Amino acid sequence: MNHADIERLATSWVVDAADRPADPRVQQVVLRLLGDLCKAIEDLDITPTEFWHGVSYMAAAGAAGELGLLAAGLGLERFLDIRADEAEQKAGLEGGTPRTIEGPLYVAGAPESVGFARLDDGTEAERGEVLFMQGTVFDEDGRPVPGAKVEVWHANLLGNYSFFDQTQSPFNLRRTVVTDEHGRYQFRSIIPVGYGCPPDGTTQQLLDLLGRHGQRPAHIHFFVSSPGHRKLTTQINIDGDEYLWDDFAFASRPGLVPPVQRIDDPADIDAKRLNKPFASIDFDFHLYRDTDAAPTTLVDRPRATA
Ligand code: MBD
Ligand code: FE
Repeated sequence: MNHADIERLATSWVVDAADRPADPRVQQVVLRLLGDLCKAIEDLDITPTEFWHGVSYMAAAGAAGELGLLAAGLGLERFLDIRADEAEQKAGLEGGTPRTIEGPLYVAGAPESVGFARLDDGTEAERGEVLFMQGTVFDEDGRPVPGAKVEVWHANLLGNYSFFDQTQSPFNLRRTVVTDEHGRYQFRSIIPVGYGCPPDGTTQQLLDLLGRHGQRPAHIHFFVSSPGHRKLTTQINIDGDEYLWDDFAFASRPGLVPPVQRIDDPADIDAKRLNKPFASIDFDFHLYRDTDAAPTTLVDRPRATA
């Protein structure tokens, strides 16, 4: 079959088959995806067995709750970011903190505090490196934004996230810090370890067939939001990680790798009431003001709520 034949078939199945009002957007998208899939089956001579293996794979990935992970690993989530960047650039927005992917491991409902929060429950503070991270949320004009929400979440020393890892305490390494009257936030936590896809999971199964690892470099996630501003979804990476520029989710970006200062002055250690050197990261967030010139940055997607 040629592509025109296939398009006629897809049209007959999606458009002509409708005998009652249809959702035009769903019809449009299904027509396109169905036609493109059939073209791939034709062009690549995909066998029935290969086709049903694909169906089984998607069913297994869904049952395992790994479709979000798969979207990240295939680059699809990064692709949505590239498109959002392009739309903002076209709208003349520049100078904001770069976005990068949310990933599948956010959990809504984390405890909220003003100015400061400790993220870790203390169980790994001895074994890990204590981290203080702080900065200011700025608006497009360079003015501090008091009352901005800085939602932060990251992995533990095993690269695991609380909630998905039920051995961790509720909301471990997850908090919402509201910026103080100077637009500042600070948190204490531990330097996380990079995430790796479950080795026996469906995502890693496909990555193996593609000759790829499923590792992310150590990173910390953020949502930064404030009324009147575009919500920012981003991450920072911990400099020096072996996977820094080899992320299986393609989310590392210049501008999101702040220097990590190692603080070992006894006076500084004392002031934090610690008994060992610690790490410190300064990082400011720059938000764009709300605009209709670019698509919204509010994304409705499956998210856990604890
Ligand atoms: C993560 O921690 C993550 O950030 C992404 C994008 C995918 C899997 C695990
Ligand atoms: Fe992550």
